[in-house]
Amino acid sequence: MTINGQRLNGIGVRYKGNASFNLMRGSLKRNMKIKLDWTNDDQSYKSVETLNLNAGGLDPSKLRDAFSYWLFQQAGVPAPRTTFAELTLTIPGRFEKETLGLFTIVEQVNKSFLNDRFGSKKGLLMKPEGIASVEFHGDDWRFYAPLYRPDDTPTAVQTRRVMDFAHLVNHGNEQEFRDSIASYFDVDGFLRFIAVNTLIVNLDTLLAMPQNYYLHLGRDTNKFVFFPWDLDISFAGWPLGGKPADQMNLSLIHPHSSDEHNLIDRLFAIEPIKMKYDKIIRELVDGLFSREQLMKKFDELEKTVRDARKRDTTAVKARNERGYPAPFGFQPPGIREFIDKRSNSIERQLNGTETGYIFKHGRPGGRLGHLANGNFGRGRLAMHIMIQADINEDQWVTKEELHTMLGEWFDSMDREKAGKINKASFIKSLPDAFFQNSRKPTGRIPEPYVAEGLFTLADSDKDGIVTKKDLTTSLNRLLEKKNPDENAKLNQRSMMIGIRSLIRH
Ligand SMILES: [Ca+2]
Ligand SMILES: [Ca+2]
Repeated sequence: MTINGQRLNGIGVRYKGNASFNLMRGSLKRNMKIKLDWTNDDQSYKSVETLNLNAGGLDPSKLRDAFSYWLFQQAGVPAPRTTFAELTLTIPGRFEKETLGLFTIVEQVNKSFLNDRFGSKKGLLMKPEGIASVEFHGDDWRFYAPLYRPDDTPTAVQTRRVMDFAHLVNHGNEQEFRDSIASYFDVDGFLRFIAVNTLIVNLDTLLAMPQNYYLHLGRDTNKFVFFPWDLDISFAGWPLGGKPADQMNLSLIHPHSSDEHNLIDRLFAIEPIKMKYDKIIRELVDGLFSREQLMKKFDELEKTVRDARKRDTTAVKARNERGYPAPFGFQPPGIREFIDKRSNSIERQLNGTETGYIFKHGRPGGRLGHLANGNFGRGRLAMHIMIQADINEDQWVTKEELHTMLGEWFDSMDREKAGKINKASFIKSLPDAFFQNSRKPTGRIPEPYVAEGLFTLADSDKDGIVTKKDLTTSLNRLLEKKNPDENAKLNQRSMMIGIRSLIRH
């Protein structure tokens, strides 16, 4: 690879992204991650080791990432730096300096980033998925790891801190919440993070999806900081967020999708904090986010990329690629249109003539809802089985591991040591099996259809009674269907699919 004339050898390249990657199938230009230090630990470009190259496949303007990250930074929220790159690709015999097009390079969130923004690379960095409001999942870290997704193995003190924060936000009483919330995180910083997401209508974050943000526990401060990631469908560009006209009218005081977002709702219920949020919105709208300033910055950005974007479009056409894939027929607003309509909506909301749009998911939590708190469906059952059964942590559950776990579940549920459980007590005591010796989350754990489904599987002779052997062998079909062989085993995917086929909703 050559960057501005500097030749770099032995680099690592991979594609990245989920929806943005899949939707761009058939295109030569896709999101990539490049590691300059792949084979040579000391190799870097101006001390940057990793480059995130965002293709902007879901963003016809190609400026959503750069503009949004810049706005977060200006508003005082830690955010990656960006720059632009025009890439050509040479594969001997296939492509000779083929124009891939315009990319946004986004700074990697790594130790250098943490050191630069927080003055220390120590601490616990997490990139949650399926976590909107610091959901509490009991006192067992194993149930947090797949959802909070730490980038390193946390210490016991760090995991305790996360679980206590989650407990306070979701289960602390009013007094506890008021008294100690500020000791867990920088309230002002969080309000700014929410305010900017709201002003730029970025719903593909903890406001709705919930994913694409970082949660960092500083070592010295012992406080949590939220900061953004992946902003290519901000500016009302999320295809699942409703009509662009509605998204551009997003409510300033209820920007989150769920009926309840404990963290935001409980903060806003505290009068001085709500006033602070209103003040931050006012200040931003009068300054950085004024129509004039936004237009001025956007003009500047657009001038920088205009010619490269033209070459990009021309190259896409020449290769007969489809360009913006228009998922579900969605067309994101242009940024100038956004600035105009969003400013109007904000003005009307601030003078009380408009209440604003509240996005609602078709089902609680949306696509990641099966992971969310208070919605313990088949997905969560599969996740619990995977986590609790996989004793040797090889990401596979064998028949022996499955039987051992189900046996232990029975023992923890059969408090009286009667050797059998009827349906009512099975449903009542199932949470004890998931959360042994720990504080349980509230909500329906699991949802009734899941507990009933599992009981029905175990009670194969339909006499309303389940023994230890019944429960132990209740999920055998998961393995038998796949392979009659004793060595059959399940991974996360086959577990999920199998549980879905055995327990019907
Ligand atoms: Ca295993
Ligand atoms: Ca039975």
